[in-house]
Amino acid sequence: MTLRIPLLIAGLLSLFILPFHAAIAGSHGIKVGELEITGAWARATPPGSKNGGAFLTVTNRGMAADKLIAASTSASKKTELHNHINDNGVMRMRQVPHIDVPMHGAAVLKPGSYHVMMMGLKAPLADGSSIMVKLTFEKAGDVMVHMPVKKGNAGMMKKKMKHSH
Ligand SMILES: [Cu+2]
Repeated sequence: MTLRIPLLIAGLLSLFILPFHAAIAGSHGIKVGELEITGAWARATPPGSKNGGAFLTVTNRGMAADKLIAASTSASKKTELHNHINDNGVMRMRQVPHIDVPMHGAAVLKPGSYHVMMMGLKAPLADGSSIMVKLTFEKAGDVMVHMPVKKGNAGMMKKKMKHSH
């Protein structure tokens, strides 16, 4: 009896914990159809900043290409998919209609490249907090992604930008 009760409790706990982990992921992967989302995070913003960026990797284990076609979050008024382009040595952001997720490949959203752009933040993104972002894929559909807010490597970005001039 003394052994069975802790085992029963552990079993019951795992019933609650496992689905939670499957549905919400930070550093763990979150699966939607044949896609897996890993390494999601949003960059902390200074007070007064109205815009913020979020980053993640989408790995496609399926036999067909997919596309990230939209992102949305209650943290901002508007959310767009963006890319950085090198316009004669000046890094500029521009909106893109979608981000390709090739079959047996991955889409990498990272600083200085593709990103989720949150415009009109309702509050600054504080280091150590987190936001929920809904991603919409053309084939795999919708998925909610938990994104921890981190400071990121702003220093490295600055260095990179300087070198490109
Ligand atoms: Cu942007």
